[in-house]
Amino acid sequence: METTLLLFKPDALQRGLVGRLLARFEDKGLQIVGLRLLRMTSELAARHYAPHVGKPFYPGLLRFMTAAPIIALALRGPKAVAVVRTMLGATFGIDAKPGTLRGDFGCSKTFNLLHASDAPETAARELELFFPDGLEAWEPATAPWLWDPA
Ligand code: FUP
Repeated sequence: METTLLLFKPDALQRGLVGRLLARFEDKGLQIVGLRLLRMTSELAARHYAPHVGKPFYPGLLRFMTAAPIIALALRGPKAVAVVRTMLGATFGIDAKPGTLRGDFGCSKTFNLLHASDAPETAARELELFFPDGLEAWEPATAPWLWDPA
C-alpha cells in the first residue's frame, strides 16, 4: 500500500469542481487519510516546488498557486502514487488524453487543476510538508472487497 499527496489547485476550487474530482478518486477505491483546506504561502510553494524554483515558469506558477485557497489530500491505496498520476494525465489539459482528469476538465497550460506526487519518495517528502502532524489511520469497511488480500 502507498499514500500519495494530491492537491486541488486554486482553479479546481474556483470552478466548483472539487466534489466531482474527489468523487473520481473515491470511485477508484482510494482512501482519504488526510484532508486540509489552506492557502499556499510563498514559503510553502518554494519548498513544495523546490526543483522548479528559478525556472522561467516559476513566477507564474507561484502567482497561480498562492492566488486562492487549495485543498491538500492524502490518498492511500495499492500503488496509489502511480494510479493517481495516471488518473491526472499529462501536465497540461491541452495535451492530456480524454478520460484523464486534466484531459476532461481543462484546456489551459497554466491552470491544470491538480498536483500529485510523482514517486513514492516524493510523496513522503510532500506529505510531511502538508501534513506535519501525520495522517489518520483507519480501516475502510469495504477494504476486503476493494483490495487484494495481503
Ligand atoms: P506535473 O508533475 O505533471 O504536475 O508537472 P511538473 O512537475 O513538470 O510541473 C509542475 C507544475 O509547473 C505543473 F503543474 C505546471 C507547471 N509548469 C508550467 O507552468 N510550465 C512548464 O513549462 C512546466 C510546468
